[in-house]
Parts: sequence; structure tokens; C-alpha cells
Amino acid sequence: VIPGWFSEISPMWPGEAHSLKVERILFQGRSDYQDVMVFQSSTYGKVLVLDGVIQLTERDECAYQEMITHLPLCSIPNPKKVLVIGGGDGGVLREVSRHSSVVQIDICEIDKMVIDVSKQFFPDIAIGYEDPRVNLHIGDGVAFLKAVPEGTYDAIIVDSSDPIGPAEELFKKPFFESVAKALRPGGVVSTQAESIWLHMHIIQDIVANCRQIFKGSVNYAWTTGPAVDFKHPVNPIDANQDTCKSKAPLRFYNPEIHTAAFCLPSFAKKVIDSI
Ligand code: AAT
Repeated sequence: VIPGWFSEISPMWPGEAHSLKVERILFQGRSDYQDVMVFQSSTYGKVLVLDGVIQLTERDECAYQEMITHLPLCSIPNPKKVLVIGGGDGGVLREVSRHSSVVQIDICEIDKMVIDVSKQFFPDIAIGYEDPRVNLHIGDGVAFLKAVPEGTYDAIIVDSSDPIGPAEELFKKPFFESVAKALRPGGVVSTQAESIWLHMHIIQDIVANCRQIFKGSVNYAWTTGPAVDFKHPVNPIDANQDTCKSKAPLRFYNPEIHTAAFCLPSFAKKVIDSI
């Protein structure tokens, strides 16, 4: 550990640790579920850390929040009811709210401290909560989904932390079975499925489970209900984005990157194609 630097050390990535220089620590707390920390970094803006693992930085959050949201929402025409599991910072809500066809945005985040901290330190991300279509539920995403009536949602976005800690069950087959039930036919799901460099085995398990459950088009790093060509946008974002004027425009997502995001390096393609 280098003094004055934050190092991301986890059994999820043995033998390596991404480090950022710390200007100052802005918040440190312990919730019922995890350690919560916010620090000001030298070059990545403010950083949100849960149990020692970086969840977002102000500099690059667009790449994650925009892609995990617009890949599914631009893949089906007129999404109306959307569920977010996790995502307590509000970034995915901000992105969902760019879609004018959406009438209802439910979110189920387990940890209220993440929400409070985001509202305090990340106003440009927590702005997602200001949309009147948002209904916040604080609780475990697994339990929430079990209670959802069959065929409720057009899209479900699983913005979850890593499978060590409170998100463990969100990577297992029974969870994806409840996701499938909660989706209407032709609905779509995207999920945080980890990195091809570090976690090919996790990705393999998720894709294998989802190919059994969803039967239709299932691809890294996202899964979908049947009869959807997920690889090419059918519902372009440009036409309907920016329903909320105070939000900054998209920084990362566009229709070209949507299609390109499904092109994988050979080693990963080989694994996914063989499942
Ligand atoms: N958009 C920021 C990125 C995240 S946040 C993941 C969120 O999932 C956290 O707020 C966490 O509290 C919440 N969460 C974890 N488990 C559950 C659960 N069982 N039910 C509901 N919410 C949950 C993810 C970044 C991933 C980084 C990968 N290295």
C-alpha cells in the first residue's frame, strides 16, 4: 500500500490492485451491509468505494451507467416499465430517465447509506432521483423480485456490486429465474457481469444459466428475453433523450458503440460461443 493512495485490493482480482491518488477522504461509514467511503482523487474526480471496491468515479461513470442502461433500453421499442436492482447512486436512474417512453422506474437498492452518500457527494449522478417517475424501494433485490407479479417489466437493469458481499445472490440461477418471470414477453435484462480479463468463469456461469432460462438472445455482458435483436439499436436514444433539461448530455453511448460493444476479443468470443 502506497501512503496517500487508495489501492483496490480484493480476492476478486488476486495479484493486482488498481490505485488512485487520494486528495482527501470525504466520507467513511459502516452501513448494515458494507463499508462505504467517498474520496476526492487527484485525476478521477470523486470516487465511491464499497467494501474497498471502486463502484464509480466521476470521470468514467458515463461509460458504465450509459452502456448498462441504453444497451437494453435502445434494443426494444417503447420501454414503459423499468426496474433497477442496486444502482443506489442514481446514475442508472439518470440514464433511464432520458427515455420519454418510460412511465415507471422502480429501483430496489439494499443500502440506504449509498443513496444518502450519493445525494450528498455526487449531485450530478443522484439527479436521477429527481425524476417523478422514480419509485424507490430499500431492500434486497432478490426478495423484491420474488414478489413482482409475472410479466411486469419491459426492462430490468441489474446494477450490482461484485459477488462477494450483499450482491452474491444476484449472480445465481434462482435470481435470473425470478428476473425472467418478472419480465413481459419480449422484455430485456442487462446485468453487471464483470470483466473478461478477470472473471471469465463468472461470465461463463452467468451466460450458461441465462441461455437456459431465457432461451433467446443472450450475450456478454447482457441478457435478453426472446425475439429481440439486442445487438443493433431499434430505439435510437438521440430521438428521445434529454427529457430532463438539467442533465448533462450523453458522454459515451451512441448507436455505433452499441453494436461495437458486442464484438469481443477472440479469447472471450471463443468461450461465449462455446456455451
Ligand atoms: N452504479 C454504480 C455501480 C455499482 S453500485 C452497486 C449497488 O448494488 C450498490 O449500491 C449496492 O449497495 C447494491 N446492492 C448490492 N447487493 C444488492 C442486493 N442484494 N439488492 C439490492 N442492491 C444491492 C456497481 C459497480 C460494480 C463494480 C464492479 N467491480
